[in-house]
Amino acid sequence: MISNISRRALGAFGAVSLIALTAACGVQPAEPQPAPDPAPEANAESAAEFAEKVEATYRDAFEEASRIQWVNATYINFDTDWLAAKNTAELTKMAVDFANDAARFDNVALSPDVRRKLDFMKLGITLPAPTRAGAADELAQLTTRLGSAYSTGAINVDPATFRTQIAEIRGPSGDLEDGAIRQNETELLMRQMRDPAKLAEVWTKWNDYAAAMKGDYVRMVEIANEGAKELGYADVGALWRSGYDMSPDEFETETDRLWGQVKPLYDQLHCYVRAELNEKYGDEVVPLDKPIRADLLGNMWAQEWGAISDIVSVGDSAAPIDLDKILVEKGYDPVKMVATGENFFTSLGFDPLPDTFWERSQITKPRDREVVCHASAWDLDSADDLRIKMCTTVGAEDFTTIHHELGHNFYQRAYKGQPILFQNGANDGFHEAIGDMIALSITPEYLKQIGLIDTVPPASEDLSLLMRQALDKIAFLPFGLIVDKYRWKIFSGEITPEHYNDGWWSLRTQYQGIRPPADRPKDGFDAGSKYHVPGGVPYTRYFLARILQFQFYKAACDQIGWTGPLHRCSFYGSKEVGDKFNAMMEMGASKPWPDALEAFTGARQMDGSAIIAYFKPLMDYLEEENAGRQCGW
Ligand code: X8Z
Ligand code: ZN
Repeated sequence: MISNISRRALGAFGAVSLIALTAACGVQPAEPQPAPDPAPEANAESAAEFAEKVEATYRDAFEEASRIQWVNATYINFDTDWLAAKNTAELTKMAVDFANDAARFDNVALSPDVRRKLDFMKLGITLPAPTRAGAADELAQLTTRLGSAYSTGAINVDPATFRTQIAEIRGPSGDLEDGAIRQNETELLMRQMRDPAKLAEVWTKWNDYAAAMKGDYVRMVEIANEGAKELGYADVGALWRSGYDMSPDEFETETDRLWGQVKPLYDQLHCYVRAELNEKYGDEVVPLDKPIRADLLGNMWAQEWGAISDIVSVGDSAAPIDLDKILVEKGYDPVKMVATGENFFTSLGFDPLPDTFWERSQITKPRDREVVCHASAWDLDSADDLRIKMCTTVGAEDFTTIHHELGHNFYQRAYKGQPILFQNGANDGFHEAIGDMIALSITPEYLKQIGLIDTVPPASEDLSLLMRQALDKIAFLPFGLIVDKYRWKIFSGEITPEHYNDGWWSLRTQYQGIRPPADRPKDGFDAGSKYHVPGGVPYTRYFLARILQFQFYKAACDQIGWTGPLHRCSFYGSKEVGDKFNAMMEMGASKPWPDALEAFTGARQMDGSAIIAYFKPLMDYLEEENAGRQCGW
C-alpha cells in the first residue's frame, strides 16, 4: 500500500509522492541505468523532448502502480505486499533515474513550464532511494512492511472488562468475546469511552504497539536520506519542504508565521477545554496547571477533539445539533452519506461521479480480510477511474471525512487535462483543503435544505456549534504542524533514534500542551502510532489545509455576497462559486501555487485571518470565560 511516489492516491501512500511509475515497457531492470551521456545535446529543445518522454512513460506506469497499490490497500496479504513492494521499488528506481537524468539541464535556460516539470521529477519522490544496487528494493520492502504493520495492527484487551465498549463499536451482531481490537477499532474506542482507566489502557497499548515498527523506520530514514542527498537535498526533510515554490528555509519560516497567527486561538481553546475536563474528571486526572492527558480528548492522537463535545459545554447555549444521531435516525447508510457529499459538488456544477466510482470504491470495511482503513481518495487512470477507500461508520466524523475525500476526487478530475507532471494540487495543502472547504458549508441551514433537520436552531445556539467546529479545526493546528517538525528533525539528525520518544513528547508538550497518561518508555516510538508516520505521508499539508480551507470558504462566501456571520454561510448550489473554484482546480500544479490561490481568492499569500474571523464570536466568549483562569502549561 505504500508507494514512494505519491500522487495518485491522496492520503494513501508515502514513499513516492509525485507519480507512480512502472512502464509501458513492463518490468523494469533491477539495476539503475546510468544516466545517458550529459552535456552535448542538453538544450531547451531536448529538455522539452525529455519531459515528454518521461510523461509518456509515467502515464502507463502510474496506472499500473495505482492498480497494484489499490489491490494491496484493499486486501493486505503476503502476496499483495510482495507485489506492492516490487512495484514501488521499480517505480522508485525509474523516478530516481529520471530525476538524475533531468540534472543534465540544470544549467540550461528553459521555459518555466519545462523547468517546473523537471523540478517535479525530483520533488515527486517522497522517499527517494539512492542508486546503489539493492537500495530501492530494501526501501520498498521497508515502506510496504511499515504500512501493512500499521494497518493490520491490533491490541489485546480483556473482553469481559471491555464488553460494553466492544458491543458499542461492533454492534449486537459483532463478536463480543474477541479481545483483539483492530487498529480502526482502537480509534472508535478512544472516541467513545469516558473512563480514564480504560482510555489509558487502549491508548497505551496502541502506542506500545508502534514500538515494533521503530527498527524499520530507522533504517528507512537512513536509506531515504541517502537518496535525498544524491538528488541534491540536505536530507528528506529539505526535499519535503522544497515543494512550495520557495526555499526550504523560507517554507519553515512561513509555517511558523502561520502558526503565530492562529496560536492565540489554540491557547484559549486549550485553557477552556482543560477547565471543562477538570470539572468532569477532577484535579487528580486533570490538574489545572499541567498539560492535558492525551487520552482524554476523544482521539487517539489528540489531534481533533470534536468527539468530546458532550463534555465541553458552552454557557447556556443548547447542545449543538447531534449529527451522529440525526444520520442514524434518518436512516443514512455509508453509501447514502457519500451520495449526499457528491450532491454538494454537483450542486456547484461539477459532473456526477462515474458509475465506476460506485462499483469500485471501498466505502465500508470488508468483513474477512485486512485492509488499510485510513481514508484515501484515488485516481487510478488519470481520467475517470476515481474511487475512495474508507471504513465508513455512520456519524458526523465520517460525514466530514467523506467530503474531504471527495474533494480529492473532484480536484483530480478537474486537473486531468493537465500534462501528467502537473496533475497535482497547486501545493499539497490545496489538495487537502478542497473537500474540507466544502464541508464548512454544512451549516444548519444546509442541513435543513437537504432534509436532515426540520428547523434551523436559533442564533443563541451558534456558540455551541462554533465550539464543536473549534474542537476539530483549532485543536488540530499544532498537531498539524508538529508531525513534520518532528520528522524534519529526524531526517536532519537532530533527533537520533535513542531520542525518538523524548523528541516526540517534547514537541507534543510544547505545541499541544498535552502529556501521556503515564511515563512513556525511552525506547518507544509513539509517533509511529499515527498512520502517516509509518505510511511515509508528509503532514504539513494538513496544517496548511486548515488555514487554506477557511481562506477558500471566506472567498466563496464573499462571492455569493454573504454579509452575515461567516460561520453561517453556505454556498450550496452556487454555480458561480463552482465555476471559480473549478478555474483554480483545473490549473493543477501547472503554475506556482500563489497563482492558483489568486485565481480563487484574489490573494497570493496563505493567511490565517479567515479562520480568525470565523471563530471570532467564540473567541470573545472564551476570552471572557478564561479571564480568571491560569492558562498555559
Ligand atoms: O489523513 C487524512 C485524510 C486522508 S488524506 C483522511 N487526514 C489527516 C488525518 O487523518 O490525520 C485528514 C485530516 C488530517
Ligand atoms: Zn486528504
